[in-house]
Amino acid sequence: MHIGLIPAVRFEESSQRAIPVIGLYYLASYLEEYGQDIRVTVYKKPEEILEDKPDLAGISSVTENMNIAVSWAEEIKNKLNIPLVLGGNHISALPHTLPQPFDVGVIGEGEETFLQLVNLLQKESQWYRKLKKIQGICFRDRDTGEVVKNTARALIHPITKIPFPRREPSVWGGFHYCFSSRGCPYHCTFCSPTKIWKCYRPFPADYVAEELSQIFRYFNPFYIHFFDDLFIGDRERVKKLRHLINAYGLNRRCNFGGHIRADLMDDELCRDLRGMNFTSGSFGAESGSDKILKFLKTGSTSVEMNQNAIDICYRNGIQLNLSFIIGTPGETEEDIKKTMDFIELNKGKLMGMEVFILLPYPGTPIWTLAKRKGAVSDNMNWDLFRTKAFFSEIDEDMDFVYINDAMDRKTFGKYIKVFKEIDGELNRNNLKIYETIEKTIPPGTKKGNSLPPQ
Ligand code: B12
Ligand code: SF4
Repeated sequence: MHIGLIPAVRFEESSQRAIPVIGLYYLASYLEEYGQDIRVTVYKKPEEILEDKPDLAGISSVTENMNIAVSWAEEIKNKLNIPLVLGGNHISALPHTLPQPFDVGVIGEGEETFLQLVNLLQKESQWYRKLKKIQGICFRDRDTGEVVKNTARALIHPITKIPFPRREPSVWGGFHYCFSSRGCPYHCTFCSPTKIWKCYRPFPADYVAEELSQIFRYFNPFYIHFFDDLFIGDRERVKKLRHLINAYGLNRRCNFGGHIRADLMDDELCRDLRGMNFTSGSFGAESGSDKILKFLKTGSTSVEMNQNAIDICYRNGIQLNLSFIIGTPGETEEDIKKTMDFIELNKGKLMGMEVFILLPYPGTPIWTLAKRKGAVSDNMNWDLFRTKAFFSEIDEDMDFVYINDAMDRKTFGKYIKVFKEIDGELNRNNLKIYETIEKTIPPGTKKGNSLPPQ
C-alpha cells in the first residue's frame, strides 16, 4: 500500500516551509518497520499527491492551518477519492470536530494508531465499518454522518520501540534537529502539546546518542537542535548523554542547543550541558510580572527564578534565547511594562528573544476560558489563530483571537508596535534565518524517498 503524507503549511511563510515536519518522518519509519507491503512518501505540495495517486493520504495540521488542510483534503477527495486521515495538535485536541471530507482523525501519538489503521485498510475492503475497533481515532460514521470518538490508546511502551525518524537528504539538508524526549511534566495553562503527550517520556541516553551518531554519519552538521518540549527534564540522563557524546567524540564536532526551564537551572546542570557542548538554550520567561507568570505557569516559576536562570546561564557561557507572551487575560499596562523593563535589564545577556501573543489553543485551560467568554468555538474560523513566526512582521491591526479584558484592543495594538521594536533590536540577524536554512537544502529527488548512505 502506498501512503502519502503532507503537512498543511502556508507556503508564503518561510518559517513554515523551511523545516521538515518530523512527526511525518516518524510515521514513515514506524510504518515501514512494523507494517507489511507499505511504502510511505512525504510530500511538500498537494499537487504532488494528485499526480502520484497514493492509496491513502494523511495530512498533519496545526490550528491556524486547518482551513488549508480542509481545502487540500477536498481537492484530493474530489480528484482521487481515497481515504483521508488527519493528525496533529489540532484534531488531537478537538477530535469531535473532524471536518469533512476527512474519514479518520488520529488523536495524539500517531505511530501505533496509524499502523493499526493502515493494517485494517489493507485487510478489509469495508474498512469503514470496522473503525470502532481502532483505539485512538475519531471517525465519521458513514451511516449516520456523526463523528465517533473511540477510546484512547496507551502511549507506545517502551519508547525505544519507536525507530528514528526517516531522514532524507533532499529535505534534511539545512537544519538538523531531533527529539530526545516526548512531552513535559509541567502544566502551563497556555500549552497545547501536553494534550498529545500526556506525560514526560525521555528516550534513554544511549538511544539518543545513537540517533545523533546517525545524523552525523548522514550529514556531519555543525549544530543539532533538541526540539524537545523540555530537554533537561531528567538530570541523570543529561549526565549520561554528556558522557556518551564525549565518548563518541560528537562534542568536538558540533554544538547543541534546546529548550530548558528556569526553575531547573543550576551551575552543576550548566557544567553538564557545557560538557556536551550544549551552548544555546531557550526558555519561556513569558512575563516580567509575577501575577501574570503565576497564571500562565501555575506558580512553577517566578520573575526571580527567571532572573536567576539568566544569570546562571550567562556565567556558564550558555547563550540564551527567551520567549515572552503578551495579551494574557488580566494583563494591565503596568504588567506589560514590567515585561519591557525585564527585557531591557537583561538584553545584554541574551542572544535573542521571541514574543508571542497569547492564543487560546484548543485543549488548553486558556481555550476553556476563551470559550466561556465566547471568544472561540468549535466551528470558528481557524485563520483567527494566525499570527507570524517573527513578531517584527506582525501588523498591529491584524485580526486574531484577543482575550484580554484588562486592556482594550487598541491599546494592545500600541504595545504590539513597541514589542516589534524591541524584538527587531534584539533579533536583528535572525529575520532571514529560515530563508538561509531553505537555501542550504541540497536539490534532491522531488518525492524524496531515498535514504542517505549508511
Ligand atoms: C518543531 C516545531 C516547529 C518547527 C517545525 C515544524 C513542525 N511542525 O514540525 C517550526 C519552528 C518550523 C514550527 C513552526 C510552526 N509551529 Co510549531 N512546533 C514545533 C514543536 C516544538 C514540535 C513539533 C514536533 O515535531 N513534535 C514531535 C512529533 C513527533 O510530534 P507531532 O508533530 O505532534 O506528530 C505526532 C502526532 O501529532 C501525530 N501526527 C501528526 N501529524 C499527523 C498526521 C497523520 C496523518 C497522522 C496519522 C498522525 C499525525 O503523529 C506524530 C507521531 O506521533 C511543537 C510543540 C510540540 N511539542 O508539539 C510546536 C507546535 C506544533 N507549533 C505550533 C505552531 C503554532 C507553529 C506555527 C504555526 C508558528 C508560526 N506562527 O509560524 C508554525 C507552523 C508550521 C507547520 N509546519 O505547521 C503550535 C501548534 C499549536 C496548535 N494547536 O496549533 C505547537 C504545538 C507549539 C505551541 N505553540 O503550542 N514548529
Ligand atoms: S514548560 Fe513548556 S512544554 Fe512544559 S507545559 Fe510549560 S510551556 Fe508546555
